[in-house]
Amino acid sequence: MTDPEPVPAVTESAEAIAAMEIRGAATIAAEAAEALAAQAEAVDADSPAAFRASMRAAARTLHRTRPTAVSLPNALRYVLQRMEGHDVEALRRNVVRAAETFVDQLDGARADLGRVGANRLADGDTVMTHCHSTDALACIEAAVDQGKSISAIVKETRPRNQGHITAERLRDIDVPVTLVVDSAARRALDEVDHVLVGADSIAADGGVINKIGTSGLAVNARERGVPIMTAAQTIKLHPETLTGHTVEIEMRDESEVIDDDVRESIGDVAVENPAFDVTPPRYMDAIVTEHGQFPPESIVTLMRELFGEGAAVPWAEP
Ligand code: RI2
Repeated sequence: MTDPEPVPAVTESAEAIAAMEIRGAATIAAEAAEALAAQAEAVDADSPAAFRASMRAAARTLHRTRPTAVSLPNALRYVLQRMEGHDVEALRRNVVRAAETFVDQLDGARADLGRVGANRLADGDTVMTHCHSTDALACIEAAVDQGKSISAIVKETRPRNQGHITAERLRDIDVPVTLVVDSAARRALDEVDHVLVGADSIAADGGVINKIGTSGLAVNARERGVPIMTAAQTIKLHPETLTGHTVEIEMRDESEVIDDDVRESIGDVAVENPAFDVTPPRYMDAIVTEHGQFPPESIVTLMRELFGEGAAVPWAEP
């Protein structure tokens, strides 16, 4: 059976997420929840069963967009598990309410984890960042709010140079920024007190899946004796890894790495563009969440508390 067509707002959100016009694990989660609310508000369903089927189909459209960031399926899970009611109007209301609550909780969680991460930073610290993470930035923002003077060494983070976004956001809060190319990171670590990264997914064994280059940075930080933390709200915890599944690493378009003209001038080369890598727990000092900080190896206890023994898939056909 083919899926019912989602309302235009869902298709537009899915396209924007896939094209990375909307990006960052938490931002993607908020967009997905709001898209489900838009589906609930606009869908023309003549029965509760038709309404539920249209919501599941919309969720599947959103789910297909980016495979690695678990915040997206966690957002879908949160909203669809609260899709309750005996008639279409009640279902509609409950979906919209759940999406609103989910987005509010995201904002609250970011602020809470920011304060925890900030406690790890000292006045005068220099922090190295990788890519652009709103959760990681929240830690620096909270440290600045606590009156600490923080400066940053920002890796540009090829291939999409998302470090530029981080640099801009840090300048907005008057944090002095030094931008470096990725290959200068090990040298620059001599000047760094803390490495601070985000996460797209956290596995049950404490492995951190984040933007490509994080694992190399973590190994270098460990070798240099520089502490490294991951700032990740609990929507980044990957419940399927509780039952032995691995996290799929998204492979993106080769044109992000090299443009066609340059490639042609080099000659016949293969190009690979994995968007993420896995940092083993032994190279990460702490995972900072809205529930406090955890040694990576103990994150599984929090995962069990929040998700039980495994992951529900409420967007699947019954
Ligand atoms: P927040 C991003 O992925 C980066 O890898 C970043 O560390 C992570 O999401 C978390 O971002 P992408 O969407 O949720 O840029 O902390 O591929 O904003």
